[in-house]
Amino acid sequence: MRIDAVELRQVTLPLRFPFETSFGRSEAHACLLVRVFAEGAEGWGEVPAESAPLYNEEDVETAWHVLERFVIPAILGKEIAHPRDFPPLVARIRRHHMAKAGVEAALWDLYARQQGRSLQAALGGTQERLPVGVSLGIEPEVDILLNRISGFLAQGYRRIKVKIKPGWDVDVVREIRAVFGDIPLQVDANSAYTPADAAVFRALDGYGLLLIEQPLEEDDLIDHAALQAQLRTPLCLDESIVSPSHARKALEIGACRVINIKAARVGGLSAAVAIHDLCRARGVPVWCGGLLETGVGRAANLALASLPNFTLPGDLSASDRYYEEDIIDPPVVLEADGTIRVPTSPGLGVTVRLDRVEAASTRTALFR
Ligand code: SMG
Ligand code: MG
Repeated sequence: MRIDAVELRQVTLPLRFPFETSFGRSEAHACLLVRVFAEGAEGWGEVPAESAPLYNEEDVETAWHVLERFVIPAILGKEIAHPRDFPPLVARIRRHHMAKAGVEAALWDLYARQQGRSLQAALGGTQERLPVGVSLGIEPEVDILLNRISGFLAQGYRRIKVKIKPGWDVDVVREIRAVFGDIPLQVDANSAYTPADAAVFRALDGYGLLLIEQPLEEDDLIDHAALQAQLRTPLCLDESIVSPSHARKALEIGACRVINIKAARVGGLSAAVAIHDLCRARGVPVWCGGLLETGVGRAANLALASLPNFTLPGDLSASDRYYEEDIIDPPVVLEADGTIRVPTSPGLGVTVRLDRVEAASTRTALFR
């Protein structure tokens, strides 16, 4: 594929409900959409970087800058035979994983479309329907959270994840267990704790959680290993795992027993598949995380999560979990049995609604 042009758009979509994590409250999803043109075909990818560098070090402005100045120039006019040939072209640019991952996703979509295959097939995915979970933010009161959990369970979601932070942890989990009994439940701290908080996790250890996600700092594999040794509940790393090499090291020192895979965090779908393969070889389960993606990123997540070692329900909710109106047709929907069907049409398997993308765009540029 000879890359003729790349369109970048900054898009903001309002959330149906505010989403609060240990690092802040969000009322809209800000991302970049990448559209790559080659030989009369096109492919789409999403950079789910948000408007501030709080989940990781990137935001939509830094991603735009790095894409415009460094990543897009590295591919314009180039012949790229396969999406796996893209990471080496941008390897000398340090980090900026979300920015790179958005372009790689667009190349995968383009490549799969040109071959008349689904992205799922191109990536090696095998599962047709995925049991999915939903991630719930911190609320002003526990009753509000309990109500929301009840609503999502009624829709059929197969597991609940709740965000925790100091002061919103053990008591909240105790109440959830008291009301909903033995539902599949997990928690995510987004690094809000320190090793001095080990007692909180020993208390949580008594509640039969599926896993405890990213309790400590991103760069703190050693302390995660020390904490894991005190717990029966598997620790799951999210922010800490930014590459296949981080995944290998974390598993080798026992820093976690499960990994949350997000292509955006690890620099692209190729790296995400590599982490999947490494975990599969070691018998370590993985699941697909989310970054509140629009349908463009969501469809790619579904294709990725259909690989065989994605054995735990992902943060792969339906479009209407966050958005009144998604920017793809058809939207992602939850089946009554709590599963989502993986798209099977060529590429992402969905149609990007240009009218809605246009309406949500705050900045657009075409590079050729
Ligand atoms: O896409 O449903 C989703 C969001 C899932 O909780 C989620 N993501 O740390 O796993 C995580 C968070 C990161 C985003 S917080 C704004
Ligand atoms: Mg997380």
